[in-house]
Amino acid sequence: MKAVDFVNILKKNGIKDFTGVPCSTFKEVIHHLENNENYIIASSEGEAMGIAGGISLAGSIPAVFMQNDGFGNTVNPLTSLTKLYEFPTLLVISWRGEPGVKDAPQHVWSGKTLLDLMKVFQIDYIILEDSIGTETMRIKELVEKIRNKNKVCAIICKKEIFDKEKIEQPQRDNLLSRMEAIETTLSEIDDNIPIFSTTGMPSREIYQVKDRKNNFYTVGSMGCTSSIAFGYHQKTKKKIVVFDGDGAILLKMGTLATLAFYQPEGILHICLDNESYESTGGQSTVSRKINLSEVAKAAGYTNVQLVKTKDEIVDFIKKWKNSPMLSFLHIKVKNQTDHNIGRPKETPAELKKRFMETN
Ligand SMILES: Cc1ncc(C[n+]2csc(CCOP(=O)(O)OP(=O)(O)O)c2C)c(N)n1
Repeated sequence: MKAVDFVNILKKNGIKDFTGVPCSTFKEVIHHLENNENYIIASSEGEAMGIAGGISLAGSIPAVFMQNDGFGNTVNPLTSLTKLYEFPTLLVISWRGEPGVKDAPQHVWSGKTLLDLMKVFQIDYIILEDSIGTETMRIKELVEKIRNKNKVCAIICKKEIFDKEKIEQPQRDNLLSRMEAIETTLSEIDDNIPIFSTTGMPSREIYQVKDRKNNFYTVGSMGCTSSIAFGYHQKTKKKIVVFDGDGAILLKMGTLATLAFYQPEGILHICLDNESYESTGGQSTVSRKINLSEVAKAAGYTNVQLVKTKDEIVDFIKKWKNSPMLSFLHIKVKNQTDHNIGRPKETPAELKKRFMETN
């Protein structure tokens, strides 16, 4: 199915306001929405439900895009806002980890529970699986149900449903690629320091550059990496390096305040900021205009720096090693990645086991 055809069907049925957090399944659709329609970049799926509630309150029916891994983030507003106030809302949910379809391990649980969750939350849905000609009528009927009964309903999108298109994302003119920033950082970090890395391409690149048994790759649970590191630090008091993404930090920005409140001595929190959700197709995050190091500073991180070069990275890390206070190293990087690099060969449970045996 062509992305533009799908968007046009939604518009024909009166859905003209879009928000959400991306999944690579609808990379082409979101690219089209960002460039041609009223698409609001939300920082988390729960927040997107709030935005959608406001749009409904103003008399329109919004569509909220999310990966099924992100559906869990909607559950509180879904039950105590959208359903409670009977806001007519369309959810567009990707189906990663669909049983029988090859996918990354972090999607297995959300994939096998998705349809049960729809049942539990009483969300009527259709599964998009055919050409636009066949699906047009089903989409029309679903939107009529949303409109006439003030319901929340979902369109579930199978992994390969949308035709691939060559997408040119606007380049972020930074000096370093994320890979170069990672290589430079890793060359300065002693081998005995545990590393925690965020969801998506950053973990895959770290695995490729320097896999170590004391690397904890957060392959799923986007936004949780610094919390995992903090919890681990509470028990071990070790020096720790966290590699985060701008999208992941924005998804759970309260974490910055929690860490700043407790000031864990020894955590270096690195933000690899490419101003985009690069792992899912390079859609913009709001960090294009929001300075995350200023946010960290305002939250209470004591040692904060925005850097763009290898020398600045090396200098900052050398100083942190001598004086390892809670620190935030904000590295601006390009939004260009080789998406063909591999994923960890070990299962997440194996990665956990070897981490625990090493540390
Ligand atoms: C809760 C949740 N929402 C969405 C996703 C899909 N997803 C995986 S990686 C990613 C992008 C992460 O962006 P960022 O942290 O900036 O890292 P980048 O990919 O740009 O390096 C997204 C949206 C997810 N895994 N979990």
